Amino acid sequence: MDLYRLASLGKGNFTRLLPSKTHISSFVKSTSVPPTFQCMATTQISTPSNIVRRSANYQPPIWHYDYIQSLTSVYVGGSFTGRIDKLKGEVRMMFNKVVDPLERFELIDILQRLGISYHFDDEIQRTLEGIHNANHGGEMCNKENIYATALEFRLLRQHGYSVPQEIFNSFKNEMGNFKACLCDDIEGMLCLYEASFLSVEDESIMEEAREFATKQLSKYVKQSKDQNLTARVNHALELPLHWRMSRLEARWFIDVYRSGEYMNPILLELAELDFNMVQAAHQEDLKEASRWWRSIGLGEKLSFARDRLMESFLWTVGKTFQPQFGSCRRTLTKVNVLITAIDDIYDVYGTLDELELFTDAIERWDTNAMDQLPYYMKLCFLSLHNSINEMAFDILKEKGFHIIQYLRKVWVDLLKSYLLEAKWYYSGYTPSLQEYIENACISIAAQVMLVHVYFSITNPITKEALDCLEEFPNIIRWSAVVLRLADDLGTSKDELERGDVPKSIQCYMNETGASEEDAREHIRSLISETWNKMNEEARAASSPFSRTFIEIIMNLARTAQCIYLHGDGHGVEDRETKDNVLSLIIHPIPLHRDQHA
Ligand code: LA6
Ligand code: MN
Ligand code: MN
Ligand code: MN
Ligand code: MN
Repeated sequence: MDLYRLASLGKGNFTRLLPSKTHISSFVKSTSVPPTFQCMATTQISTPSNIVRRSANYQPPIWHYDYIQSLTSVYVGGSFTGRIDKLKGEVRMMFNKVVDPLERFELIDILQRLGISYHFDDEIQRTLEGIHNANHGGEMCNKENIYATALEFRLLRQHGYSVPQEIFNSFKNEMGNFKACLCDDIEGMLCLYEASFLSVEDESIMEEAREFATKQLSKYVKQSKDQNLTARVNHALELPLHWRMSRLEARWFIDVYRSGEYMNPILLELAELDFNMVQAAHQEDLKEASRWWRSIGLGEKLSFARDRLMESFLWTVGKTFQPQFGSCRRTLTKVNVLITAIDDIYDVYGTLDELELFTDAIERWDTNAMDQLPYYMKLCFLSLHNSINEMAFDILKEKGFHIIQYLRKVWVDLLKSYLLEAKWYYSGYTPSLQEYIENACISIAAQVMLVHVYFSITNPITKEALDCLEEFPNIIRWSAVVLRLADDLGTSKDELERGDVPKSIQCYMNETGASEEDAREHIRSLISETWNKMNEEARAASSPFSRTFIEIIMNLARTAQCIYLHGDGHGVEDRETKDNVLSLIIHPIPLHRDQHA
């Protein structure tokens, strides 16, 4: 369908090319004509009385403004930072004291899982580099032990060192299968399982390792011998470490670690205290974003749209939690909450005529274009226009760089991809999976979010990185694809019910005749393949992007996999997302000290 390809590239005038209704029916797969189809034919825009609009029945937010503003934490101030510094000093001494390579890896792994490794970036880097150099890049410290080998492999790859998959060959028998005697080592299997997610494309040993370990672990949880280990195995089988949102993982692991056999009180205290102090910083970010959201008032004015300030903030914590990135979280919350509301305009509320006008107005970036818009779109136009200009102003002021053209470009690309989906919807068109993904990796807004992140965290901004960013680089594309597919797995059921374009699952079903369950399985396997590609890009030596930015790009995919794990965790607030909000943002970890006081 050249017509659609043209439009998806944003180069053609789709409206002119839109075939007549009869012509459409020759390639339409779904023949049901939505009630609002009639609006397409009318050129008048101010005829609200005869417009039938869809409704998504989104619930009003459960997190009210006054509640958010009332959040306070005791975990601020000098006495806590003093204690943290002291504990950090003790951990640094551990790095000096521990000489056994396996124990060093375990220390690094625990620091990462507890969410405090960011305090020890230098120590970790030095340790891994030392070990990697001593091993001449290929050898492992402990070739006999699958647990030690897998842990070393995972940590080295995670930190950008190249380690060949062939190191796992020594655990295979003459037939080329993993040795049966490994099965009893459940810690080893768990470690192998987690390591296998650091794979890149075409690594068959890694695939076998994942399959083998998954099988053993699934068997183990049915016997359920050791409570702590069973909990850890179930958690891993649900979602591997490499795909998890790090703050949620830290909150979960702190509890597991506390009750575990090898708990070190220094690490535990540091982790708990640091978590609570980071949370206090997050609360301030959230409060500021919430004041901004209330002042522009879109939440109330666009009563048909999701008003999801809290969830929009939660995504930003998933992308970057460290205290020094507060201004990035504040900016990104604004971006997310605007994306969410505007997505509903395109998917649910707006008529096709209105959507064309809005897209055009944003493309012109000109307040003169507002006159033609209906009132709700005027509000939306001006709040987006002003917010983006204001963000650009801050960058101009602080970094001396004029970025409005870059921001406009990503927003226009987003709205054009929304518009194309709306056209598909009104014409009843079902694209192939490939054609769908080409557009849907734009309409998931990853590029918009990440371009905002780039400007927010980068100083100095470089021409090289900007050129790369403009071309929708692969690493962002793969993150966008994971985000899109995870979103489709979690949201497409409701979307289809209220009237929306076929999403990846339905496109695949339509294309291949697969059942819904098989299609979902296929989408899950695509997520896995896309991670292989992302891993490959992340370890590429020559990227104009900082390590921090690359991590955030991958964190976006991770956050999506956590938010959509049990359904629409972004639109529906009162289930798992609520628990996540409570444990990450609202409730501090109860400390023993508090109980004694
Ligand atoms: C999800 O909603 C949504 F609003 C996104 C744009 C996902 C990215 C997350 C943000 C902004 P929906 P659609 C924090 O499932 O219509 O409606 O693209 O997105 O499937
Ligand atoms: Mn609302
Ligand atoms: Mn939507
Ligand atoms: Mn949409
Ligand atoms: Mn969706």
